[in-house]
This record gives sequence, C-alpha cells and structure tokens, in this order.
Amino acid sequence: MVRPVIIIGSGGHAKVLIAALLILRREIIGVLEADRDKHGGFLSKIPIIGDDESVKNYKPKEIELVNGIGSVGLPYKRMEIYQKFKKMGYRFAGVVHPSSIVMGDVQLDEGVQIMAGAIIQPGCRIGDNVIINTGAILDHDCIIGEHTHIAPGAVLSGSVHIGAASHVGTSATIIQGIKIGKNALIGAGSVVINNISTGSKAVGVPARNIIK
Ligand code: JB2
Repeated sequence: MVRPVIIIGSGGHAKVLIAALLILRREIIGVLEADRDKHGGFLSKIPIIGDDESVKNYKPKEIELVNGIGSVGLPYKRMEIYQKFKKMGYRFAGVVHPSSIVMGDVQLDEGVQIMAGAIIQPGCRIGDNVIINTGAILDHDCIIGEHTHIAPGAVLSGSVHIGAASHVGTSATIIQGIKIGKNALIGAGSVVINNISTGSKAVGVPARNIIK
C-alpha cells in the first residue's frame, strides 16, 4: 500500500518535489515548516500544517516523509533533517520524476530524488537522501555518496565517484573516472579533470582547489 507523504520544508526545492509528487499521483498530507509565520498557509496549494514536531501526529507506519530541504552549498542541513527523522523511526520516500530516464540496474537508496529530465545510465549507485537535480546526467557506473546533491544540468562522465555530503554545482562537468571526496564543493560551471580530495572547494575551468 502506497502511503501518503509529508514534505519537510516549504521553499523552492519543496515546490519542485510537490510538482513531481502530483504527477506521480502521490497523496500529500501537508508540509512541515520551521518558519511559524508560514503556518496555515499553502505551498502550491498544499497546506503548511506545522513545524517538525507536528510529524508526531502520524505514526511512522502511516506515512512516508519527503526531504524538501535542498542545498546551494554543502548539504549539511538536508543531512541533519534526514538523520533526525530516521532516528525517530520514519522512512523517506523516493521521488523519481516520470520524465527522468533511470536505467534498469541503477541502485537508488532511501529517499533519493531524481528530478525532471535527469538521465542515469546503467551501473550507477545512488546513496540515501541524494538529489539528482533537474536535467543532470550521470553516465555509466557512477557512485554517489549519501546526502550529496548533483545540481541542475551537471554532467558526470562514466565511473565518477563522489563521496557523502558533497555538492556538485549547476552545470559542472566531471570527466570520466574522477574521484571526489566527502564534503567537497564543486563550483557551478566548473570542469573537473583531476581527482578532488575530501573537504575541498574546487572551482573554475579546469577546476582548482581554492581552500588553502
Ligand atoms: O529544520 C527545518 C528547517 N530548516 C529550514 N525543518 C523544516 N520543516 N523546515 C525548515 N526550513 C525551511 O526550509 C526554511 O524555513 C525554508 O522555508 C525552507 C528552505 O527553503 P529555501 O527556499 O531556503 O531553499 P530550498 O532548500 O527549498 O532550496 C534550495 O536548494 C534547492 C536545491 C534553494 O537554493 C533552491 O534554489 C535550490 N534549487
């Protein structure tokens, strides 16, 4: 039985998720929002029903959650939200936009979000709570660590490995076989032709580490 969902956060990323969930005909109970001024309002006609404590009105077995917190830098807030609710016993729903192309043997772990127009080729493995955002392209055998965000239009060639809680910026390009560590930030539009170590911030064409 497909359970109804509750979305966490009422910003731009939540709006994108609601559009996908409606196409997927998922029942959406409402949105949880930290900003009390928004309570009682709506996001894309979906009611903003309270703060995170309100989730306790629903038993873990009655619902699934959708992580509506995105990221523009490292996805720590998104990761914290995921870990907090997992500790409370809740499960996160995957969201795969019907216009995306996800090849048959691709492994999608819990709560993975694949947005409109994304393409994921055979052999890829996508970790818990990852966002593969609008129009991003992953060629064969890419491995994406949990909580990482591949931003809109990013292009990963074959066998790219990216560690947990990293962020690959909008329209960045990563050539085949590159390894990027955890907590690494790749700037928008960068072209990555060398491996990037954990904790780096790499920008430019070709991308260079700017954390000294
Ligand atoms: O702990 C929280 C919490 N912290 C912030 N719990 C709940 N339930 N909500 C929280 N929020 C709320 O999430 C903020 O008050 C805000 O309303 C929302 C975040 O929205 P924002 O528009 O700031 O960003 P976003 O996360 O929806 O989207 C970002 O990431 C996307 C991937 C933006 O940068 C987008 O442009 C981007 N496409």
